[in-house]
Amino acid sequence: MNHSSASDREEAQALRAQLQEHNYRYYVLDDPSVPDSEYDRLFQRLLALEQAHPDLITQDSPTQRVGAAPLAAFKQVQHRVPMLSLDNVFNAAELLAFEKRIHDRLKSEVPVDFVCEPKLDGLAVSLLYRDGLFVQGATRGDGETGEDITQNLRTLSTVPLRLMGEGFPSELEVRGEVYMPKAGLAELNQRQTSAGDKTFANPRNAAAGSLRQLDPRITAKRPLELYCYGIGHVAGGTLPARHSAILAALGKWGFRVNPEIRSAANAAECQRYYDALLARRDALAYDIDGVVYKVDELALQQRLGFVSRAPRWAIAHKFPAQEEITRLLDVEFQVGRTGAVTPVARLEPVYVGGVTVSNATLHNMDEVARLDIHVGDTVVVLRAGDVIPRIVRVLPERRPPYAPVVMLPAACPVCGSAITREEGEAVARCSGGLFCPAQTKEAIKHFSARRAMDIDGLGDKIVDQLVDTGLVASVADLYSLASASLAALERMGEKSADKLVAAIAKSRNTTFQRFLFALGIREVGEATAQTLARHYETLDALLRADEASLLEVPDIGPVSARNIVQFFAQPHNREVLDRLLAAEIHWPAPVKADVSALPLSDQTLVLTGSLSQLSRDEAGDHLRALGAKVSGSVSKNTTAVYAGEKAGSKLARAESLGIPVYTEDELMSLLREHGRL
Ligand code: JCF
Repeated sequence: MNHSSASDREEAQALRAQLQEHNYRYYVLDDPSVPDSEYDRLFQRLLALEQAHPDLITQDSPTQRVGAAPLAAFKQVQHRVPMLSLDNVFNAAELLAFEKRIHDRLKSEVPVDFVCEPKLDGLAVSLLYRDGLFVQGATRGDGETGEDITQNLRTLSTVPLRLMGEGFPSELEVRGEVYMPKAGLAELNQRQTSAGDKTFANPRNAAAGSLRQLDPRITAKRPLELYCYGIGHVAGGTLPARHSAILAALGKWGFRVNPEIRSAANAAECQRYYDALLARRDALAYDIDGVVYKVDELALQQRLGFVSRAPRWAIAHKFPAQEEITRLLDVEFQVGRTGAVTPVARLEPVYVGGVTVSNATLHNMDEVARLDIHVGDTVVVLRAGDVIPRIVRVLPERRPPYAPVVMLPAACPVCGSAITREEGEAVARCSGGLFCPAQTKEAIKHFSARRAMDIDGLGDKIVDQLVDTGLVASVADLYSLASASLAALERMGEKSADKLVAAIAKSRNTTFQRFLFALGIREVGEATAQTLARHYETLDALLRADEASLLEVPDIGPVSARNIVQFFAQPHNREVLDRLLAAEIHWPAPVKADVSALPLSDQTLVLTGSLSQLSRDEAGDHLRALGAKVSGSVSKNTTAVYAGEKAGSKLARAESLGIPVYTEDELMSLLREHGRL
């Protein structure tokens, strides 16, 4: 080893300070001033200096986050100030009672204001700083004694190794919640599955499992983050007199404090905060199970004190649970438009995520096998946001004796045709094709849908009757329906029959794109239909296309290409097609426009949430007219998402993928800018 000079020492010192500043801007302020490459360069330079001169290594060096040797066991840590938990309230009345208890106990007319924050679903930790240096990190444990997880906490980029700024007490214990963001948990679980390891049921378990690792190198690979929410032991200095001011000071010293934190003057304002955050729950990057209210003034906190383990000056206001336990009553098999046979769980009704749920999809037989689900099992149902409820796991210890396993039926429950499942495919299918009334019904529902042929008034119940009575056997039959035969159906008067016939007639005037989408070719969604319509321009040209030529069309993959060719090769489909054209379904001739010259031709956009100034369909039509592809789901290929009110999972997904999200107003300006409004 080569001894370091004074200038080496100064350089190392300067590098550490720069890296700390960049780290702070990146993780705490969320506002990096340099690209990652610059950070990496500084980091590599410091690493090289320290390798050449190990005497330059300091405890707070950013190179020293990982590197401690695995432990044999965690040491115990006595909390000098107990780590409290929180009591809960579940509704507005209980919240008002909380506020009243505070006023009664304080016996004063002074106003009491609160600080509101999201309640993270993670693990509470304590971080001890001595003269600004991180010296000990611990779990909450039972509130009195926790475990020493210093080496693991050091690996989190959001845990400052040294405090910034000035004015901090010489001994400062900061408390906060370590959590795993939704995207990180999903990714981790995917990795766990690929490696054949067990997945984590929720972010809390994932955070706890990741922090309680004896080998910090494992913790270092887990996407954990920290938000600080309070303090514990303090000596050798003073802190502000209000909780809100303490949080602000923590932010200045380099801690991450949740930017959603707000002040509230009373319980009514707390309730408004709760309502607003609940509406945005799914759009947040992390799971929360409620909000926390704290009395802002520390002097009042002190006077209020605590009961057993929980402070009287704080409360958790819980959101409706998104996971509940119920019983699987039966599994039924539904047949879709393409014959896909989907197992559906019939559940004992349970209130979860704000609604009563009695059905949940089981997706396919692989999912049934993965869950190892039996009829009669006690199951955990998840309903997050507006997504379809699903079963996340079963509780095998509660399985009743002789609970039957779930088996794929050999024959279609609707038409009796054989059910087949191709090698390597997760999906089982009814082989009955359009002989199967279930497939016929679904095909007609798809054909008449708003985004397809847009036949107003042709609801599901009517389609079921049309097929069951034999009036309609294929979509082509719709165009020869007489008002008189419709009027004979249940709950269908003469007037509505006339209206429906008119709506069917009106649908004949359509677009090539809508017509292609309406046919219900497997894997041909709206975006693909649009691509095909633009590329081939006429139905004749598309009918002449073979797989090779389809594969040359941008965005058409081998699976869609094969499905398209197979669809048009079937005599039955050709017959329906001919009859539809004979019924005078028509669309405007292609305008000879160079699509690539359209202003949005290179964009794939997603619309979500509810718009106030026009419908999502109208907005989609405008965007398509400008050359954009409008897709129903967010993927890494999405250029941007336009989100209206109450946007849910698509918004969250866009945020987790780092895809730009714009407002309705920005959408309106875009359309105005291009002369669509
Ligand atoms: O986010 C949390 N889970 C959370 C837990 C936030 C807080 O402000 C807390 C907490 C537990 C105890 N405050 C206390 C006093």
